Amino acid sequence: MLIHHSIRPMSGRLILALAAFSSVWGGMASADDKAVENLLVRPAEGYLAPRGYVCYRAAGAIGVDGRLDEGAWKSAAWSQEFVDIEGAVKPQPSWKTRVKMLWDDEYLYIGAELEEPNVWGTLTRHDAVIFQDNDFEVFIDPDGDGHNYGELEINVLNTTWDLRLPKPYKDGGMADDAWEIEGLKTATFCDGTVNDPSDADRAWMVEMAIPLRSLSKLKAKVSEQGLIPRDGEQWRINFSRVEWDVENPEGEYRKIPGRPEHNWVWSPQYTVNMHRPETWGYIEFRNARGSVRNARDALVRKDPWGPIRYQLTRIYYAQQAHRQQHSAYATELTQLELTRLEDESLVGPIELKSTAAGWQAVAKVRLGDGQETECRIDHSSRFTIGPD
Ligand SMILES: [Ca+2]
Ligand SMILES: [Ca+2]
Ligand SMILES: [Ca+2]
Ligand SMILES: [Ca+2]
Repeated sequence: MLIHHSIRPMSGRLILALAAFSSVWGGMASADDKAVENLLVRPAEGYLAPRGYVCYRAAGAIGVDGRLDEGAWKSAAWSQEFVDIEGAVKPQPSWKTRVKMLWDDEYLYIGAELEEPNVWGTLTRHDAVIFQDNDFEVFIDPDGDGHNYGELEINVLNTTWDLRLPKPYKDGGMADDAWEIEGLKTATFCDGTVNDPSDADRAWMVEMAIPLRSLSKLKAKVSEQGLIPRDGEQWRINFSRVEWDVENPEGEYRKIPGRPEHNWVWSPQYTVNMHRPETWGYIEFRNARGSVRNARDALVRKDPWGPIRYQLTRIYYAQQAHRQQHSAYATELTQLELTRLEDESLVGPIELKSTAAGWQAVAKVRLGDGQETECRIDHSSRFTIGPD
């Protein structure tokens, strides 16, 4: 069974969690599927720009109580509805999910609405594996290099799991559960009844205030003004909702045995794995205060690095496949047999260089402003812009 939670984890705790679910999780097939999946670039058909959201300054105070009824929230636009994690090849989710974002000098605010006729939750211990319940998840990579990113999961009981990944699991990253988002405020609200199957609920809501200073560890370079984003600054972010099929034979919810979870996300990952930060969406911070009029029409700036990063990412996955097949990375790009390894921004061919730790692929790029800049990806999927 191919489920992203069998792909992403490998902290000791997660292995225990998987063992506990072994009847559900399908044995060896998932390990094989995982190994193969880790060798494939996504999306397979070529670069597709991830989703984006323009995040305005909050026009007024936000009280974190799980209700998005403040004036500031009312003036913020809803995101597009979530889709299946694999994108349009899969059916639309059964229940709608959408988010809003706002910010001020102290916090990034996230509000979410999860339609749900059966609201339930069991976990109450902080840093437990929250996706064993239905949950809402935030993934955030402020500098967009695909390493050193944060994850925050929450269930309807307002139980949270915050963790930091120094690099993705597929690159040998180990989850740092001890990482705590200091000063984090979260609340949930149920429009219905929790753990009571006798009625049909409408939705549950999540409201979060994430202190910007708490994210400093996720940014290699902190600007002069600290972590306060510049006007127009973009971070990589994605949201995921894990949904289990449940039954209630004795008046209590329980997961239907043998059913994998659904994974519904904001920006599609094109594979059942959230731990591919290159396909996460964009949040673009704007200094203007939000108003419904501008928020509804706002478009994020196109990431000029998106298409070339995709080409470098193809090299990364082809290198993983080459190592799998030949027990070594390729030393020449031609060995990878990649066709159409090109982009209009490229100045000359992409270079593959061996390094002490592995390899890196370097692209010299000329963007709209006429300046030439290098960008690179390495064997651990880290993407950086500028000289090495
Ligand atoms: Ca509120
Ligand atoms: Ca990062
Ligand atoms: Ca933690
Ligand atoms: Ca209920």
